Amino acid sequence: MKTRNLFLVSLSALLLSGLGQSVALAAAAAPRAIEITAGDNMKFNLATIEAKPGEVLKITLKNIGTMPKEAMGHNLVILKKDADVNAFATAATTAKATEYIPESLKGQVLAHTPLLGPRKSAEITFKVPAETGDYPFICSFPAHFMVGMKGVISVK
Ligand SMILES: [Cu+2]
Repeated sequence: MKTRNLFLVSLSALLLSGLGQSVALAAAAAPRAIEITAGDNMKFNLATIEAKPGEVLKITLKNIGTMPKEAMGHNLVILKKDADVNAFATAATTAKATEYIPESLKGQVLAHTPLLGPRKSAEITFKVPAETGDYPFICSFPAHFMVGMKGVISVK
């Protein structure tokens, strides 16, 4: 009888700790939602996103413009901290076939949305790198970066 009680106690302790663990996992995995808009004015509404190392972000890019995708498409490309942003943006201008993500510099991209036409939106889930610092993001549609369609994810 005594042994059976002990068994029940340890069984419920096991169940409780298991439950606690799954709750903690769910909390850690819930991404923080961030909405970024891009318009015909060739601007993102945000220039800085502050984030914690390793945090998971659910970034939604909304093209709130009305001009056609061929003339005024937008994307959001998050680059590595040490990426050469100017070189990437320059190479992107001739990468129309791959929606302005230059194949040769793909290794510098941490995450990107598809190229969006007017009134379209896309969502990406992005795990912020563990290393602190400023991670640049740009719109790689030709000339948009040059006129200021850029920002940083500031990880600290
Ligand atoms: Cu753009």
